[in-house]
Amino acid sequence: MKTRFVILVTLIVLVVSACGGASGPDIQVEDPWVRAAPMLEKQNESDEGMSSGGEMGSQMDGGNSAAYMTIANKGRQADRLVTVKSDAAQAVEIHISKMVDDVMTMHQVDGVDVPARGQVELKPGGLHIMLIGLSRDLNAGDQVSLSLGFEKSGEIIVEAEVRAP
Ligand SMILES: [Cu+2]
Repeated sequence: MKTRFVILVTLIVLVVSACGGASGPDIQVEDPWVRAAPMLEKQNESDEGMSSGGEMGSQMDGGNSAAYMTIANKGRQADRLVTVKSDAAQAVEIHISKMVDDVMTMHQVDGVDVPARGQVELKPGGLHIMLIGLSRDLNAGDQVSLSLGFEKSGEIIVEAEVRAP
């Protein structure tokens, strides 16, 4: 009887210690990658880009790409991705794609909630990090550094591999 009690207590201690540790969020970014894309040349080298709107609408010179990854949170507290920076593009935004009347559209979102002990997948056709106005060619095999800013975990820098899907 006493042995059984000791085993039970030991089990409880093991379970508690396995769940213990830091009480905040514990963010881990898995499999970050960026879609290969060329930096589009400006039509006229003397043109500094002011008249480049036209068919590209509000997009900037340089072409666009997108980054994808799985953001896992092994911690007990939720966190939220709120900013993304990269030197590979002039502007970086968090977007979500949606089908509206059979047309794929996308719009910017303020942030991405990462639940405690959960994960969020950024993937083609859903949430993604939009790289607007590439500052260089993104060729398969290249590395792109992304700085992810979280509300609680602060800045996390990941190296994303460029892939041609
Ligand atoms: Cu987008």
